[in-house]
Amino acid sequence: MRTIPQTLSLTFSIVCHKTDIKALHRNFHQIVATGICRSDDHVVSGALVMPFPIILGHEAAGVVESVGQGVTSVKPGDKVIPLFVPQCGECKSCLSTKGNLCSKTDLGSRAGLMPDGTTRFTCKGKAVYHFLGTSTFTEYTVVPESAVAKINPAAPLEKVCLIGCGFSTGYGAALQTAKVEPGSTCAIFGLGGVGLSVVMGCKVAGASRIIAVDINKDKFAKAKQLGATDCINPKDFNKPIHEVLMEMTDGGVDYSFEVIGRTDTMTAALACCHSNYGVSVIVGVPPAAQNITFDPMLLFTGRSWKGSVFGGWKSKDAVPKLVADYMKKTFVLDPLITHTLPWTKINEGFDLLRTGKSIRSVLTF
Ligand code: PAD
Ligand code: ZN
Ligand code: ZN
Repeated sequence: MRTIPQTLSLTFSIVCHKTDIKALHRNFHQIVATGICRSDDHVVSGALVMPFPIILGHEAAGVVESVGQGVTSVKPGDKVIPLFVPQCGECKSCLSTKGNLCSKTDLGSRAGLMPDGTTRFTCKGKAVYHFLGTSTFTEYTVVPESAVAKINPAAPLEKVCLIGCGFSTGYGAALQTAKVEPGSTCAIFGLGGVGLSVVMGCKVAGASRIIAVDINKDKFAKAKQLGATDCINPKDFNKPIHEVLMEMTDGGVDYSFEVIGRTDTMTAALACCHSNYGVSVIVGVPPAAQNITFDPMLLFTGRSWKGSVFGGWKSKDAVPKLVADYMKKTFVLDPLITHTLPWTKINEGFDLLRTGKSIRSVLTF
């Protein structure tokens, strides 16, 4: 079992394990970074149910400190990004060309444990759970080999950590899940780090109209900077937002994305799609214990409803390529990073997210 260091030192590494052997704790000092995503906060609020106590954090970049027996794809010293959706390469989803949600993903009834059913963290002798197989709000973490991708050693870890979740999730929702086409009309509900990455994906795909929707108008300037053609605030209208969008787009959008995590906006996003061919993608994490009641006529008349986890990317294959694309300046990450804080200011980072003042806060160790 692994013990959480009781005092924080300014180091962070990733220990990879294929088999259940004890990790050696060595001081391999590397500066690394982890972003704060709304999904971390969903666990704190209870919207995403996980076992406690737990080490949150899943959007990070780090350096391999040591590897367990049989690990071949990374070695100590490699720069890596942990993968909250792993790619085991063996399960039905991994073997299918269609999806990316590996059956080893740390969700569901066995959430909080390594694939072998153990937890590698303890605190004062008690078990502490893993989060999404990654747990990055810590100096050292342990991940299965299928949940870590080796990246270009020249990549700036305090930027590319966003490829571990927010950026890839939004960008892939547009490019991989929706497969937005040139000339199409898109609506994005929610302009956090993930929603703004959807905006970027729609723009790269050649969408001609990108309508950004948020109740916080402070998010509009950045949405426009990243490609939004229109920005609307549901609070400015005295009719439902899906009706506003349908009027704006002569009957509805080609693609809509819910990037908030609310059932009412999930339904509104479906309803604002054009009949016959409109596609709505749920990216926001559905709140626990809530169901949706909706008019099935919306689907009967040809709209499709999809979901997207980690942007549909097969993670271990895609993440090194996304990092390479970032290094080639195919896309930017800087506009998403509004705050870079020392790890000790993690609570400030959460406050900035909750008060709508940040896009992404990156914590550095
Ligand atoms: P965020 O909190 O930074 O952004 C959410 C945005 O939604 C904010 O700008 C809010 O102002 C806005 N908003 C809130 N309520 C409304 C409303 N009623 N109408 C319009 N806008 C509203 O979050 P984020 O960008 O980090 O994450 C967004 C969601 O995506 C969240 O649910 C998160 O858990 C989920 C997520 N999913 C995946 C995945 O793989 N599917 C990955 C990462 C995050
Ligand atoms: Zn996330
Ligand atoms: Zn798999």
